[in-house]
Amino acid sequence: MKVLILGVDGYIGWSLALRLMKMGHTVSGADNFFTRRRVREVGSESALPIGTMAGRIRELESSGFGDLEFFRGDVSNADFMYRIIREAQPDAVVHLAEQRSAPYSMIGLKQATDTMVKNIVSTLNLVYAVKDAAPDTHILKLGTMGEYGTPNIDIPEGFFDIEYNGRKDHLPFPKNAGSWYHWTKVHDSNNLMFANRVWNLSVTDVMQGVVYGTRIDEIAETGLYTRYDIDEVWGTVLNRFCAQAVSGLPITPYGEGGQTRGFLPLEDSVTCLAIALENPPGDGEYRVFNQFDKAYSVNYLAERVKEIYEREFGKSAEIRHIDNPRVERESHYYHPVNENLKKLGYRSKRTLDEEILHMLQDLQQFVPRIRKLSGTIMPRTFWKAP
Ligand code: USQ
Repeated sequence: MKVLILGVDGYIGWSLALRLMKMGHTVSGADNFFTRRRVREVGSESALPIGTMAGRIRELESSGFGDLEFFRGDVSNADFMYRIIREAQPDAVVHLAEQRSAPYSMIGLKQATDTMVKNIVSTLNLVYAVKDAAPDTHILKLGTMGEYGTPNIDIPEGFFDIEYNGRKDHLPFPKNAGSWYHWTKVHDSNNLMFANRVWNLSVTDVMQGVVYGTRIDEIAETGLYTRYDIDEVWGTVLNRFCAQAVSGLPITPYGEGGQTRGFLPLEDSVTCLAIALENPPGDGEYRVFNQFDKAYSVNYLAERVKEIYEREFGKSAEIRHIDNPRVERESHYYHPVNENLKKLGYRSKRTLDEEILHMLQDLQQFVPRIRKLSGTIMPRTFWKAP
């Protein structure tokens, strides 16, 4: 299969490229290095060392993965999007090239606008380019579990049956996102549903939970690391907790720490995306996958990291609750359904504890590098003035 990965330089994009190439698929990728630039702006960098794209492509070849065709450019530019869809003529395109940080989108108006415009326009560009230049292409689009928010009822996969004033319908489940970033994904989902309805495009809209991990099998075998962010803007919670533990910094649940989300290891994320690619939707089908392994509270994750670090490394780790920089529920019901990927064969390969141990072991090799980034860890981005 020919797969075009938009955002191939990113945390998931690079890992997915490794996985698909290993599986024998022909992979091309696009990126404009937005994340690298913005991470540098907050004084940080990937905690795991990664090469330039040219260097990465050379290493892929020398490690036997083969050739990755790379397009440098911005997918919110329509000419660029049309050009790469025309040139790549992919069977599937995976759209991972959106601004992915909730805190970044909350820094101020400039960042909110940048996130809104670029994310939504990139998906519009994609549906138009596919309709005009490659209408049979499967669009696999990364949305987020955060589109749903934390409702006090169960969360289905995209749609639910509702009875109101004596009448029934099957409708999209209400969305209630928690940052400008998360709202862009809601708008994307609406736009994808509409593009599917009017043009019969085949779409998988993935509601993915928070991804964690330093490696997938291909990274463990080759050392071809993917980026791994730990600063307050670009790092996600469990990745940050593990980096905090190994570098002797306090582990920082925000507020009460009862916030609960769906989580999955990076290994599972690429496995699920590969499953979705190898089991495409029917012609003109729009389908939704809730993509996560299990739901955990932030407190539970902090405790697991502390316990495993202390047991395995014989040193102590401190959990320190800090004022929550976000506006979110800190204690709530959370019960999302995740059946669709399981029906296609998804089973998590490793337990949470096993994965945390791998993360701590991998990060342990880069403690001086992580300590240099310690000034970027504590929150400086607030949803509203503290
Ligand atoms: N949190 C802490 N301590 C920290 C960092 C975060 O308690 O040091 C808490 C946050 O307050 C939040 C939860 O952990 O309640 C998750 O935060 P996060 O930064 O790990 O994840 P989030 O901002 O939700 O976004 C991440 C990715 C995003 C993806 C999303 C999936 O950056 O691209 O869409 O996870 S989901 O959370 O399901 O929406």
